[in-house]
Amino acid sequence: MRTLLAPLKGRYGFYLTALTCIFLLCLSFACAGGGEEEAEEAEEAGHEADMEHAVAEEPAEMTESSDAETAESSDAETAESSDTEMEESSDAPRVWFITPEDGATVTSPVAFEFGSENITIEPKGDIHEGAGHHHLALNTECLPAGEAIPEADPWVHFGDGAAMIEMQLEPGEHTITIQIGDGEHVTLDEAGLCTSVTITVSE
Ligand SMILES: [Cu+2]
Repeated sequence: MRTLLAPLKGRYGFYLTALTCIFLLCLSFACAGGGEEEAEEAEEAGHEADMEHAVAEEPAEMTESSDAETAESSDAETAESSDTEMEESSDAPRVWFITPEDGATVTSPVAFEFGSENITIEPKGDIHEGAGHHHLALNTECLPAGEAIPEADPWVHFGDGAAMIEMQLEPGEHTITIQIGDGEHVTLDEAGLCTSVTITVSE
């Protein structure tokens, strides 16, 4: 070392000391600066982490909102499906008693009136799809689909396309059935095209 440092002694030694001091100062500044930079970097990293945190939070919110949307859409779907069911049921041909109501107590003569929807009520004759005429029977159940309705007691045919009748009935409980048959009196393959009510005829 001595040999190496020997030429630097004297005037050079001063410069060397001064340079060393400057170098050390610069180094300390650099360290301090680096420290600042590091602090800045750390701060930035922290900020980025916050940003990431914020970004991470957003999908959570989105998930919540999408859950809400899913719930809403599932509600909507439920409502839609129930609407569809209602539409389906409302599209189905149906026949019913406007009067008397099921379970009613009435006096003779009894007025019967039939309601119908999604089926064309027309006089007997030609067979048209989605069309037919009423048949009423006393104390008789619905006939299976595709069966010819007897043109005899207990069945009454409304071959003129009528939808009401007044009948003299014995006192007591009666089950009255109405069923749609096509132009040739054959029952149709629709559950809604036959219905019954039970009524009590008072003395
Ligand atoms: Cu008939």
